[in-house]
Parts: sequence; C-alpha cells; structure tokens
Amino acid sequence: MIEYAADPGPGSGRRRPRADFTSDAPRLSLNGRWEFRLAETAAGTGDQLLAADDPGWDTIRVPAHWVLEGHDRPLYTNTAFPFPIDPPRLPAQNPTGDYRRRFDLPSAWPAGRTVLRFQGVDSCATVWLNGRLLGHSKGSRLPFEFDVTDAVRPTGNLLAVRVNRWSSGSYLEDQDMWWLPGIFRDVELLARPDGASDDHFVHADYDAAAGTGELRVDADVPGLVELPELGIRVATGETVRLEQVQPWSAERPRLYRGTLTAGGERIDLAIGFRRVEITDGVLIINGRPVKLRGVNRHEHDPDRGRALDRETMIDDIVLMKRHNVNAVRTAHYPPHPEFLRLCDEYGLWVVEECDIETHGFIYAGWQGNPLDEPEWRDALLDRIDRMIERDKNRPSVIIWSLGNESWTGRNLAAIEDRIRRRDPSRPLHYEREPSYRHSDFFSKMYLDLDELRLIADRAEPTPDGVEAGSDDDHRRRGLPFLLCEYAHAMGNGPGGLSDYQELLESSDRFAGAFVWEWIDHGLTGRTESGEAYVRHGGDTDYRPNGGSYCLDGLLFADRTPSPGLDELKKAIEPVTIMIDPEAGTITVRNRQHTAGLEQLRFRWHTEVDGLPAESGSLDVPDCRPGQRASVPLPRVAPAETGETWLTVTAELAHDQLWAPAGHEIAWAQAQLPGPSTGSGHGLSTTTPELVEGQTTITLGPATFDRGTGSLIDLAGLPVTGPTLDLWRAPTENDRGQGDRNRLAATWQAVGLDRVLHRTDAVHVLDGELVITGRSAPATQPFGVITRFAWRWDGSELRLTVDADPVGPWQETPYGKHAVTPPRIGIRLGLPGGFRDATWFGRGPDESYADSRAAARVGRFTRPIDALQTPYPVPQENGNHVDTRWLQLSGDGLPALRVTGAPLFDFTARRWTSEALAAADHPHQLEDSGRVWLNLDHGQQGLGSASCGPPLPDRYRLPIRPVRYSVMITLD
Ligand code: IPT
Repeated sequence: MIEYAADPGPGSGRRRPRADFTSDAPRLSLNGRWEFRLAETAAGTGDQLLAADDPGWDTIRVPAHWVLEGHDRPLYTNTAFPFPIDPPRLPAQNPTGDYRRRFDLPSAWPAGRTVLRFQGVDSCATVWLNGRLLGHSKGSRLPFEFDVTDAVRPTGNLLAVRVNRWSSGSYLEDQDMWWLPGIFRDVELLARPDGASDDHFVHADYDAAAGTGELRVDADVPGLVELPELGIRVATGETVRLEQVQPWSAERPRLYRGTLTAGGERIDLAIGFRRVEITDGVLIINGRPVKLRGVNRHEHDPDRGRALDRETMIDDIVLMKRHNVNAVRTAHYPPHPEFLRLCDEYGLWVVEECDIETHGFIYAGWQGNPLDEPEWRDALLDRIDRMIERDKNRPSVIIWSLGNESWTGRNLAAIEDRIRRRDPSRPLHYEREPSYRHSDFFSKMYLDLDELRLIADRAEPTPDGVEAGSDDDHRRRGLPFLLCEYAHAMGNGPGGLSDYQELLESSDRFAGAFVWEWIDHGLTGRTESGEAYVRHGGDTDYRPNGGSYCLDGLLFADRTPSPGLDELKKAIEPVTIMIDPEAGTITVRNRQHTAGLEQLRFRWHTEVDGLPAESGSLDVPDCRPGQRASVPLPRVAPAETGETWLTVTAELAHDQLWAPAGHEIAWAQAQLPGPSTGSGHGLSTTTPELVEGQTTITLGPATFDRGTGSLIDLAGLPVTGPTLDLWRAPTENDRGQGDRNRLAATWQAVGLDRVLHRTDAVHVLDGELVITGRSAPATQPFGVITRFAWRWDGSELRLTVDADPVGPWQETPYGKHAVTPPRIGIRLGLPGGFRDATWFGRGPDESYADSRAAARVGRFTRPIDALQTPYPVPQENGNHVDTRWLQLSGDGLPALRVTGAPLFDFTARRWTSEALAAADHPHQLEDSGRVWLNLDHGQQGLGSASCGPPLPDRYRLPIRPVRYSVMITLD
C-alpha cells in the first residue's frame, strides 16, 4: 500500500495556496501530449516512471481524463462509494496513471523562482522533476504548486506524475457525478521574478447609500497598484477612498482593470466594487435585496468530462445569461479558475462551493464521517484554504459554500472559523447541518411549495435535532433562505417552475434558488454499428451504479437547451410584462437588482388566428428595480373573425457581451376582445350521408367497421382507431424516487399501460354514428365507459368523446392516492406519409399542464419528426396544450385538419407510446411506418419528482367524466 494515498493528510511539499491571477511574467504551458501508462495498483509502474530513457510508452493528452482517452472506463455512482468504507484505506485495485512530460525552458526564462502548477488532478498526484520527489497532493478540483527552482534545468527536464484513481481524498469527493481520474486541468510552469508578488487580496467595498467606494490591495510584498480609469496610483496596503464609483453587479459587471506591479512583474487586476451583507435576515448586495435566479453547474462535456476549454466555459455563461439565469452554484467543487474570471466579466453571482462531499457515509450511518473526525481536519481545511485563497479576488463570488451533503461534525467549526478570519466579506453557506450554526443561510433542497410558504413567513418547522425555541432555532429563523437545489431537471421536466418563482419572488427572505442542474452528464457513446448515443451510468456494466441519474440537466449533454431551460427563462424573467386588455394597459415590472430599463426596448405585435397583423414599438418609461411602469395598450383595429393575440416583448436595445441587440428577455401575451373564438363549427343539421353496408358504415368521407365501430378509412387514407388512451410512456419524473410519487409504478401495477378495449354497440342515432364500449386493464374492477359519437355535416366530421370512469378507481390498494391516469384522450394510427404538422395553439416546443409558460399562442409548422424532443432516456414528450387546430400534410396526401371545440392536446410521432417506453436509447426507436396521433382531452403535468416533491394534485387528472369534441376535415 502506498501510504500517501491512504493517509488522510492533504499533501506534502506544496507551496502555500495563493490568489489566482494572470500577469506578464513568463509562463510555460505543459499541456499537450504526455507519455502515459496505466497500472492496476497504486504503485503504478514503480521505478519505470522515473527511468529517463524508457521507450514504449503510450501517449495521452493533458489535460484530460484517462478514462475518456481510451484507458479503463468512467464509472458513475450517485451517493455510493465505489470502494469499501474503511477510511482512509483503499482497496489494492487502484488504477494508477503514470504520466511523463519532457520539456525545455524557453531561452528567455528569467532569474528568480520557478513554480510548477497543477490546476486540477483527480484524485492524488505524486510529482517528480528530474528524478527529485517534489511532493504529492489530493483535492481534485483545486490547484497545487511546487517550487521547482532548484530542480528545473534549462533543457532536458523530465516531469513525472503518478496519479492514483482512488486516494484518501476520494472519501471527501463523493459528489453525484462520474469518477473521472487524471490530470484534467492545466499544468504550467510559472516564472516568479525576484521581488514579484505571489499573493494579493483586493478589498473593494462599495457604499450604496453614498455611492462611494474604498479600495485596498494587500500583497505579500510591497507593490504599486494602478487603476488609470480611477486615477489611482497607490502602494499596496494603502486605502483609497473614491467619491464616486460604479458598483459591480451581475447585471452591470463593471470591472476596473489595472495592475499590481512588484519586482518587475505586472499582475492584472479586474476590480469590482461591491458589498455583500445580511441585514434583518435578507441578503443585501450594494444596498438592495438580491434574488439569485440560479442553476447548479457541474463542469461537463460529453467527450472531455471535466476538462473544459475556455470556449465551453463561455458557452455555459452565454447560455445562462441568454436564459435569464443570474447566479451559479459551482456544484459541488470550485470550477476552473477561468470560469470565475469569466463570471466577473460577463456578470453572474456565484456561490462557490468547496470540493467536499462525504455523502457515501450515509451507508455507514454517518459513522466515521470525515466532517466529524479530527484526523481529517487538515485535509478539510486544506481544501477550504485552496478555494478561498485562489478565488478571494473575484467580485462574482459572493458566497462561500463549505461543501455538499456531508452531514455534520466537529470539523465544521474549524472550517467556519478559518473562512471568517480570512475573509469576513462574504457570507457562508452550508445546507446539511440542522442547527445552521455554521451557515449564514437557512438552506434546503427540493422543498415543496407548502414548505416554502412557511419559510417565507419564517414559520418553518424546527429541524430534527434542534430544540424548538433554542438559540439555534431562533437564529435560523432570522436567516435568509437559499433553496440550493430544486426543480430536478431530469428527463422531461421540470414542471412547476412558474409556481416556484412566484413564491420565491414573494418574500425577501428568499435570497434565491438554484435549479438542479445545468447540464446532463451524458458521455458520447457509440453502438457497435457506429451510431452515436448518450451514455449514462447504466451503460457501464458496473455496480454500484447510479444509472441515468446523471442526466438531470437543463441542457442536454451536447449543450442543446432542453424545453425545460426555455421554461426556466420564462419563469425567471427579470422584467415581467402584464397586459390588461380590459383596463387597456401594459404594465412592466422591473425585477432586476441594479439596472433600470434603459438597456431594453419594448415592441408589440398582433396576430389574428396566428397570422401576423400589426406591430409597433412601445415607449415604456424607465423605472428603477422593484418599480413598475404602465403604458396604454396600443390601438389595434379589431379583427372581424378569429382570435386576436397581442404579444409584447422586451429585448436588448444594444449588443451585450453575451447577446446581440434584439435578443429577447421577456414577453407576454393576451387575447384581445373581439368576436368569439369563431371556429364557426356549430352543430349543423345537414342531412347526414350515412350509408350502412354489410361490414362497414360510411359517414361522409369516413368508413367504419360495422362490428367494432373503428374508423378504417378517411377519404382513402387507411386509419386505425380511435382508441381510448389513458397512459403515456413514463417520464423519469413519473417514476419518482423512493416512496414519493410512484405514479408510473402504480400505472404499471394496475395495468394502465395495457388497457383492453371492448365495443358494446355500434348504432345510428339521430344521424350520428355512436359507438359505445368499455376500456379497462386486466385484473381490475374499474375502467372507463366510452362513447364515440360521429356526425358528418357535409363538410366536417365531428367526433364527440365521452369517457366516464366507472368502478373503484379511488379505492385501489396502490399508494395512498387514487390511481389517476396520466392522459385522457384518443389515439389514431395514420399513414406514415404525413410529414408536416401545422397548428394554431401553444408552441413551438412541447408544453404540459405545469410547464407551458414558455409556449406562446401562435401558428407553427414543424416536420413531424421534429416534434419529438430527443430525451436521452426515451419517455413521453412532444405534447402541445391548448391546440385550436392541427393540420397534417404530406406529399400526395389530402391535408388532415383537426379542430378542437375549443381546445385539445396533441402529440404526433412515428412510434407508439409503448415503443417509446420500451426503448433504452433514442437510436432504438424505429419508424413504425405509421404516424400515431393523440388528440387528447389532457395530460397530467410533469413535476420534478425524480428528486423532489410529488406532483401537486392540481396537475393530476381527476377521476371524473370527460367530454370533448374534435372536428376533422380533409382538403
Ligand atoms: C442532491 C445532491 O446534492 C446533488 O448532487 C444531486 O445528487 C441531486 O441530489 C440529485 O440529482 S442530494 C439528494 C439526496 C437530495
């Protein structure tokens, strides 16, 4: 056993942690191709690693994870440790990568000290330069440095690094993510000229009441601070008072750039003046309460894992800004330092979390949890020091988070003390300790709306383990609240975002909330035949295994936004627009923290039945954050028929770093008064063309089977159905987690996925063809009595569906709720030649009862193939609520138009719900040769129960009789 890998200590031989900065001192990147060998135990290749002229090594790119470069394989567990819990020891099977890199110093390398820096190695690195042992380090997502002045040579250097996949550090790194070993962040050699400053601490305060600033830059050696824009030229350690300065905020990331010069080195300064305070239980920045509308971000790329390049970091930030996200929790470790520099520049509030998570100790009843064991204290403090020293100068970092899901223990006090002494300017966050004694926030995950309401009123139940009325209880009630994770974005979902936001905006106690999570941790996979697919934990034959739980982001793994991200963008709009047609006003409410409306322009347009009519711009007077302004509704000539919808948008007036002028920030819609919805589809009394044959009945263009009542032909198109549909391919949120919300399991247990149908009678009544029957699952005494009534009025075919639940739906032994079906509707099988769908209703993307804010009312055309959202785990998707009419077309086929009376939900896809549910990956879904069209009365909402509260009752379909109609016409 290699001792350093099992010793809880954080490392040896390293330099003191210090600030991250860029400067004009020479720097040599050691990224690139390195020699590489993988061994099975912590001993690696033994002495071979240091043998100078040992040929035959593989090569590997650095930075990268070896498991994504063709060596061994990535493993995914959620909470489980992939090794026995026996801290700090590890099994003998410990894949170990030996790395070697040869380099020469550039000829102009200056005199002075030379430092070797690793920005991140997972999980334990032992480093030699030219055969000399420099030391070792753990703490995967944090930098470490060695002073190599005495070991480095002008030419012919051999840098050797032994990286153990598992180390004692792994016990502190049990985040819910792939285990990805390797040198995955930059390696560089830094010249530290004589007299240069190694570490500095910028203190840049802003007094909002006075509009003044105060600046002091402390440094380890005397130096000169220059900020030309502010006319500042002072010595380090000197305080400058500024009569007027613009503050830094996520909305207006005002950075003052300058330099710190010492020993001939110029260090770049990017200074943001701001003040973070907690006053009366409210998080205040620059004198105003702040609302963090955030996401939890892991570093992830489907091919590179956590080895992200700068462009990818910018992609993340740009996508966040474009979707109205103003805050990031760096779940659950410090990101690459460049990401934070970019947050300073682009403007995001950051909760920076330390690389500490001991979640797997839950399987030991938290016995031996490092947070509670004195022998782990140094390792924990080492991680804290390396985070706060590295990032203390970043204005974007407003809160330090001690770690995630590590329960509690004696070491917390030492951690808190360490941060408070070093950096009293930022509040601390830690979620998992019930007393919240070491946190400046009360914080929870995945609460339901009722729990949040109590928190808004500071009336939450006292946490378990805390005495009601105790000092802790009292103090916690006085704290601001952070919902550090919510809206689990797994698969199709999350639902309910607008409900959450409404509540979060309602109380200043809520400092903000962070959606779990930003991006799916899916890896690029290839089938044997070379087809690409998104690989998750379950695609690796390994146990323990977290399966697809790593796919719970707002972005798909390739960074394509999911519909959930658009829904979030709508829910967290920084300005809200309210249209009141009756009062004749449009009211804009500024929900921003700092900015007025000066960077926005407002436009309006109308559409009649989804076709463009009028448009113009709106002159909205500027208003401060928290204020509202109203303008009269534009004068619009009323349309003679059809629905007139007014849409008002707020867009960027000028180019921003993260989006061009014209980028839409917020919008609202309202239907203007006018004639009734005007479908013109009243019941007609025209004599029906109903012909009863021997085996068929014909009604206008429709032919039915006389025995079953099924529609078999529509104007020459072969058709099947309609059948009552009570089921959908379960979403991962339908499946739920643990005992909460086991909807999908209940549907399966009672058989909603395999309902059997019966026709009782096919008869003609008052010119209508009426088919009655019963649909029910095997085994069950309950079911649905159906009545399909068809009428032809000479131009359109009207189908009225009655679905009456019968039997003991409410008394099933499955779960505490009655069985509620996910869908009530009908399904038709149509010819596969249909290619495009055009509809008037909500779109263009999918919408559900609790996720429809981002879908606007309009007229949309999409290929049928584009109506499916390619969730990496196939599941229900592609529904459209509030459809007025839908038209399907295809080459050589009559156009099939369905009109609601007044509204319906539709889904159209080339495979059935059953095939969708049976597939493990999208590439397994095959065109069935038909288009399966659902014309539904409704579907239940999405929720986020894959890790969160059950779907609220109001988004479920109640068991009660349903009647709805659709009109079918053919062109
Ligand atoms: C929570 C974790 O903090 C996060 O990392 C992730 O695992 C998430 O759950 C689920 O995807 S912890 C959970 C016990 C609430």
